Amino acid sequence: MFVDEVKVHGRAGHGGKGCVAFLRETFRPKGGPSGGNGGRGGNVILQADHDLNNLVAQFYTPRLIAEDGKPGLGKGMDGPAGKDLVVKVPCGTLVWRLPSPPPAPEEESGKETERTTLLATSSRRPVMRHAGSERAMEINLEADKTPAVNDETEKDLVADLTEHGQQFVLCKGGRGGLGNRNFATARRQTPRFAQPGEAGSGEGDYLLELRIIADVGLVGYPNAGKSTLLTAISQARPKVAPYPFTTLHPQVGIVEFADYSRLTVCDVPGLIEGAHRNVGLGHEFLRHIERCKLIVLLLDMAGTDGRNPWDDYKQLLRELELYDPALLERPRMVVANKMDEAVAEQNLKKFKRRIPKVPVLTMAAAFDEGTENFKKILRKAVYA
Ligand SMILES: Nc1nc2c(ncn2[C@@H]2O[C@H](COP(=O)(O)OP(=O)(O)OP(=O)(O)O)[C@@H](O)[C@H]2O)c(=O)[nH]1
Ligand SMILES: [Mg+2]
Repeated sequence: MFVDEVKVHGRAGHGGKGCVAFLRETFRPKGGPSGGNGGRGGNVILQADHDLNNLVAQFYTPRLIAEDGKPGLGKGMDGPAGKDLVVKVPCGTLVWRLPSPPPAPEEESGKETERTTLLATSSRRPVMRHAGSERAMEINLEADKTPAVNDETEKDLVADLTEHGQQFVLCKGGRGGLGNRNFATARRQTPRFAQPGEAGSGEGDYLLELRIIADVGLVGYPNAGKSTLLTAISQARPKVAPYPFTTLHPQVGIVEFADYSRLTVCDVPGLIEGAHRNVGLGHEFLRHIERCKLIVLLLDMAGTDGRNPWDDYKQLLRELELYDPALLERPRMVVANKMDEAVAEQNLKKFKRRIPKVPVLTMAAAFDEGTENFKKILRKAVYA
């Protein structure tokens, strides 16, 4: 399963409470206050890890709760701190803080219960219960008007974990309370109190969103040959098949060169007309090419399934623009695939006549024709 967006709940550990104790030892019957401090609560820490490629672990364990600090002990012993919870996420994870849901109308319903109970005790007429249920209905209707938690405008970006090993403290553990030995003074030699531990900070709902970080993004209609191309230039082995939407989630391949330099290429599912209206697989997966330095528009120049390469090209640009107009500003390359097919040459001529100024790279990915040249051009474009 591939998960690139997941809502989690984070809560740091509570600090342990301070201890109230007095030392009693042989020959020291009044050894003075000796309560130790409570331990610090554990933090919830997110850590980027390049061995992960999606957020499936957080999908199954969305409650990220760190350990509480232990209370202080007698003889001046401090309680141990709660263990930090280190959660590994893939590189390219954005962390959004979601608004906390508005508190349930407890006061209202509390008052109502009180009133109903009072009424019920004074006279046990069924009409009272009826009045209560009507009121409850009113409250429910109000609760429905509350804004959706996932509302785009309300979420707040708090971190972007891009580098392997980068950490972000999502929720900070609470401080442990001080034990009573900290409160002894010359005039108050037997303090019989200690501090309670503090609650951790940052508790709440968060949205983790993965936006893959790759150098090159492959965009095209289904069946254009994106996965075939990725297979030809890298060690990645995405599924290749002659039916649309073979690729259902993004795949990253690493292209290696003779001098050991490398670049990453991301193959995303096919994009079709109306993707912005959620046609096909929608266009949400375009978030994974948002961070690419170069966008490769891969066209099926053979026009398989009665398609027209020029229409495909225009439609792809339109869908990119509808997703995010900034994507059109990104350097891009037009690649004509399936040039081994008979009609491809003719289609290419027509296509070039329409956009004479845009260079079009030709290839037949399935037969490894033109793929070496493509790799060289990629490298030049990315490292330029
Ligand atoms: N003749 C010919 N067929 C090709 C070429 N490249 C890919 N194909 C075929 O086109 C079909 C689709 O290829 P894929 O690589 O799965 O296409 P895709 O763009 O990844 O498709 P989706 O994952 O569905 O978006 C397969 O049957 C490939 O064998 C090519 O250069 N020439
Ligand atoms: Mg594919």
